[in-house]
Amino acid sequence: MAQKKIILDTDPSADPDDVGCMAMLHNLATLGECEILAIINSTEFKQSTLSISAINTFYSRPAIPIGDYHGYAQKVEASPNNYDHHLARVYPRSINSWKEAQESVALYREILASAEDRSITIAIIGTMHNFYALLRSEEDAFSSMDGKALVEQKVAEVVTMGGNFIEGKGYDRTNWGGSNVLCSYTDWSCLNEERNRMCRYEIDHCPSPFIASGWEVGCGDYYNAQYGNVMTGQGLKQLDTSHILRRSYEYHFLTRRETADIMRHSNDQCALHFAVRGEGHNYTSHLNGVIDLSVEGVCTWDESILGQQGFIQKKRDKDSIAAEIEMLMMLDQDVSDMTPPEAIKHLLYDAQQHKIVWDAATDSTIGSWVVAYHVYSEDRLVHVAFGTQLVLSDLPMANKTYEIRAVNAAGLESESQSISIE
Ligand SMILES: [Ca+2]
Ligand SMILES: [Ca+2]
Repeated sequence: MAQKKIILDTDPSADPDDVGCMAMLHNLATLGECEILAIINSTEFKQSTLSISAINTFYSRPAIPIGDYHGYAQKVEASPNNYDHHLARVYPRSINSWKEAQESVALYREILASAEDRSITIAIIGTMHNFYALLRSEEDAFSSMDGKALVEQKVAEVVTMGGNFIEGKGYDRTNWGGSNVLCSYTDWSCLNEERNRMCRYEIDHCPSPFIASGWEVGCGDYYNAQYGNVMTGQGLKQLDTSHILRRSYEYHFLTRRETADIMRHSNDQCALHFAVRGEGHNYTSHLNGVIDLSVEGVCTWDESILGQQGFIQKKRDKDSIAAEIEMLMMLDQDVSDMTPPEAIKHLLYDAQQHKIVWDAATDSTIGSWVVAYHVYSEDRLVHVAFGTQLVLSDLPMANKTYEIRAVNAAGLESESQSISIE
């Protein structure tokens, strides 16, 4: 199975399927099926990024870069009824405040700028804020390309949880800006004009393949039972009561009803499952057509027009997919990497661009990889780079000698390589 390089764009707060998805992502990484380049939050809640940090720390990968959408008018406190609030309060983590997370567009751009062409899979299981801002971003110190050009060159595929492709046409809900037609059975605010506008822009402008795992894949029962709810969570009762995944699910239900039944739909997990493993024996994909999302939230699929968009459907029965997903959520093999990565090579000063550049370092441990580079000057950590370049104009002091160490997901540093600039 080819190893995917994944950036997960998530909205952990009101629904624990995001935690189920992050647990599954960590376990797939442990199996060597993917590397997690970053996890990026799209919510306005201060605790969401902290909960991501708690999850990464729980899975012994505290150094994975965390991004955060900073475009909201203000960041607000999460509801104490939501698990992100709880995880931030109870579990150890590597960042102390949402302010320590990287601004999402800058993080996306820094990672993409140093990536090999068409090497990255972006899995969006939250709202579309970050990817919208990325597509609209301008040239910066990391890359002379604008957001669309950078995505076109570096991103192999965007897989998103959203839309509704029942019989090729349906009303969307939640992530893509939904429709109030589907809100009659719930008090959720499905129709959201801002999300709808952003998602329509992304569908129309994404220059890389854009594949949707529609609402009916992971969660078909609410509106039309014949499409099958992929329900997971009850198996988590076998985990220790303090396990972060079990705690997230139980906390979610404790604040809403009771905790005997902690089954939840698997919308986010189905999208990631496909993003990492592809069709496999679980999904069928319809590719090379065009999706249209209307202002009213009607989602239409047209395969008579050649395009780069597509959607997936379940190929197996819902319970078989649910069993596989729940197994991946709970795999929990030991992931702690005790050996540092290799040192970087070919460190060079690019005088024209006023940058230091190097070749990507690797870690030979299965389930581990290099996530960042620590830059030291006079024995002090002065910068963390998320790609293979150091933009010197970003640094506060004009020091002359820099030492650079690769950092793996476990947070272990390689030996230093140093460079002096005259
Ligand atoms: Ca989600
Ligand atoms: Ca290692």
